[in-house]
Amino acid sequence: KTKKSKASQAASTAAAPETPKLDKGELKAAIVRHLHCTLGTDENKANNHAWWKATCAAIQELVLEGLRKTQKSHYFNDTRAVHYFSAEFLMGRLLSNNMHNLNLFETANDALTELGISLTDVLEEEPDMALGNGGLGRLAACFIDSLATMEMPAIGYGIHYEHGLFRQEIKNGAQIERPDSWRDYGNPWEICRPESIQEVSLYGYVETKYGDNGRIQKEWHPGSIVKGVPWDIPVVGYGGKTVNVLRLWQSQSSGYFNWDVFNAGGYVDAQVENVQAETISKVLYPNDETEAGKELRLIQQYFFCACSLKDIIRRYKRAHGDDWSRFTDQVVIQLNDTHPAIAIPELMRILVDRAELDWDKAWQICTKTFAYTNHTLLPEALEKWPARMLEKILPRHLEIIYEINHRFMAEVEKKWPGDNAIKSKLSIIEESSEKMVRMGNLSVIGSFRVNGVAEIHSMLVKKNLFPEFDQLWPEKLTNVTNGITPRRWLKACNPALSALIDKKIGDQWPLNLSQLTELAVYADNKTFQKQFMKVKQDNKVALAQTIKELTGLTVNTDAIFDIQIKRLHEYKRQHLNLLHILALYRRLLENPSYDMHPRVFIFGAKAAPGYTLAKDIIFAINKVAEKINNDPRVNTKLQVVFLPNYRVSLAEKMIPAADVSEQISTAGKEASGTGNMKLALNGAVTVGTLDGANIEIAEEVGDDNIFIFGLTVDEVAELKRKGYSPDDYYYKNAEIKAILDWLETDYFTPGKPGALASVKHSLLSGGDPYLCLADFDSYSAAQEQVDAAYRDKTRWAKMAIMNTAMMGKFTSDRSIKDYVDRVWNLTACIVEN
Ligand code: NBY
Repeated sequence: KTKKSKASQAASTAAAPETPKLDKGELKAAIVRHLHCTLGTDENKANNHAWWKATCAAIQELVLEGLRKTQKSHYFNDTRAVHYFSAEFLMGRLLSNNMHNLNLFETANDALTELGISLTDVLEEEPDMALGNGGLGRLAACFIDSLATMEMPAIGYGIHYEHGLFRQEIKNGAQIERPDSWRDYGNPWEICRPESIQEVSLYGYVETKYGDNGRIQKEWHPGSIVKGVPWDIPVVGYGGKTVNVLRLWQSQSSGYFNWDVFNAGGYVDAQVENVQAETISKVLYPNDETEAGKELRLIQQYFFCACSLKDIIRRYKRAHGDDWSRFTDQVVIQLNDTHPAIAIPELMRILVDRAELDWDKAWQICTKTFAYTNHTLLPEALEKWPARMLEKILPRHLEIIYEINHRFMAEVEKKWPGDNAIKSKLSIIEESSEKMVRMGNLSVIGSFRVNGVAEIHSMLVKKNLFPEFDQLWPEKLTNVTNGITPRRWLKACNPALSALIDKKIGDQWPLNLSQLTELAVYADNKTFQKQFMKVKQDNKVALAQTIKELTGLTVNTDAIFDIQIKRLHEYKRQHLNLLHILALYRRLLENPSYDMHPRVFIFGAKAAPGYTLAKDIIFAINKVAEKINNDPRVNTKLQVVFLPNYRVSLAEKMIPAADVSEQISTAGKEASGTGNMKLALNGAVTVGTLDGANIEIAEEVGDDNIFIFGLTVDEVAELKRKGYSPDDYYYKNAEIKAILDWLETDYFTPGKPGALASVKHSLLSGGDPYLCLADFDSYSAAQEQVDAAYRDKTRWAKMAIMNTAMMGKFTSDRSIKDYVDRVWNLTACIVEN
């Protein structure tokens, strides 16, 4: 089914972490100094929060030294740099990561211990920096870690949201959203840079003028102007040499056209303008995989793109003046999905209207500057903006988009003369009842390279999403399989396993993850198996403690820890997992001696606040969990946990404790997945479909070390073509019927029959768009294999070890190397110490 491929080697340019820059005594002194001089408190009064801030401040001193040296090196070498444009950066916590990357974790632990303080408790004080929804935002965070580690000149550009992704509470089984306030008591890492404030225009109208050479000149007269205030977060590479920055823009009122109101005595009215301007960076839209179509969202996108481009051009001009000829040698911009696609017409506007370059020259620069990453094929996630909305907010940009499209349509006409069907498909403008601007088409047309995020996804991007673009420009579409940083996702989050690996193969694997293959020779070694599984067991005990604290439930740590953690979405099929749990529950009730190894099913997932069915599935999981966990007939064998407020810092506690990793999306729907990589790296065995990066994980670990089930992409297409009817499965499979009917009773919601019915109906009258029922039997059979494999302790230990050993390909260092080779054409810049 799967073939074995050799993991591409990520030859890291970075060297081993050096001896720490501070010893224990010096770090201790620095922490205490900050307690006194930065926080104005002392050792006796300080609580953990104060200790956290003082420790951050002590570490930040070293970080900033690295930042200065890096910026100096980049400046003097006039380096080409990648500018990673992303509406989301899901950074999580920074203290532990920065300490690890500076090789100061042990030192800090010892220093704080001597001060009578627990580092673990101090780390828990840090709020997650949750400026992202899920995979796409976390990928950006892993990528900037790898870029710094590999000493690549790079800058991340995004939005300084006041509120990141909402905090999830579970009340009576249902999700409640609460605002996230990650900066409430100050963020010790960020540095405000008022000297680099930019101004951004919005609204207004376009004036057409005739220049002296008869040239038509366009002038945009904006209706309002907002300020972008940059906040820099230093990004420390592993080894601490290169420190890049993540620059996030906060919106602020510019005071533009407030003055009349103000002078007329309208002090309070003038504040309305301020509030509107400041709304732009207020809150992260909490949708993944759906496009909201909201005006404020478009303004957010333009706001951060316009600020970032001005920043880039200011820096370029400092070195090269008005000579644009070297711009594309110095600057490459990566668009993280289409959210920053408006940067394409914005750069055209700057070049044509401001720099007065002719269109062809400007377009040549543009199409050598941008590259675009596609993260989804789901139609509801592909961004489209009403032309009328663009016209109102960005009138000049709409004109430029029309011009780009006009010229592109001429190219299409040359390639496919008279073919109007192809033209309407490739056009940036969708001529529906309401004219729409397709940001995906704009991104492909305006970029020199377009990539998908796993082999199968990139193949589908070529074959199904953009086949004509692929014919037109055969070199443009490519693949870069996603990756994860092994520093955060193994070294920092799983210290016991890291120490065991260090002992076996040395400590260079965080920089060259393919070295983990050296563990494979120990996969059959009884002693190593014992050590490996002891680490897993200890991690399970630690997670059980967290579960107890968060939910009150005591879980059986001898059970299989079966974990599904990701955003809640129908295509990810948490409800397929739930159907299987219900099947086990029924089997146990019908046959009390039903033979299964005890299992704890653990979920973590946030639903978009407006996604009703996703919230219903969360409610169903919680209600089923409540029933099962309180049913003494089954709860020694079966338990279900829903951990509230899934986020990066919770993932770091869950992943090291997983035995089984659930990666069960409908084939063709999950572009890549990255949680699948994190779990396998920590020795969890995947139960998964042949979807996204699961396919490449299977190639690496081999068929014996993964449980693949379900329809393939081709089989899904074939079934849909023939006409899929969930009723066929419902009526022919007694177990499926019984489970679905069960959901409609009041068994799980006493006194409230039908409270879980929406889940059933989505799978029957709703048409089961993601084929849960079609894949159910295959899934259930795979789970029986999991059960059998786990009971064979030696076999399982070997599988777990092989998963860790074979994950080398999935380091984000390898992804970055692929981007460098296939897209960015960058060279590392060695920072002098
Ligand atoms: O990007 C995810 C993919 O689903 C996953 O398979 C892949 O591994 C990961 C990294 O490549 N996509 C994702 O996370 N998308 C979003 O978070 C997202 C957020 C906002 C919007 C759309 C998608 N939006 O339109 O607002």
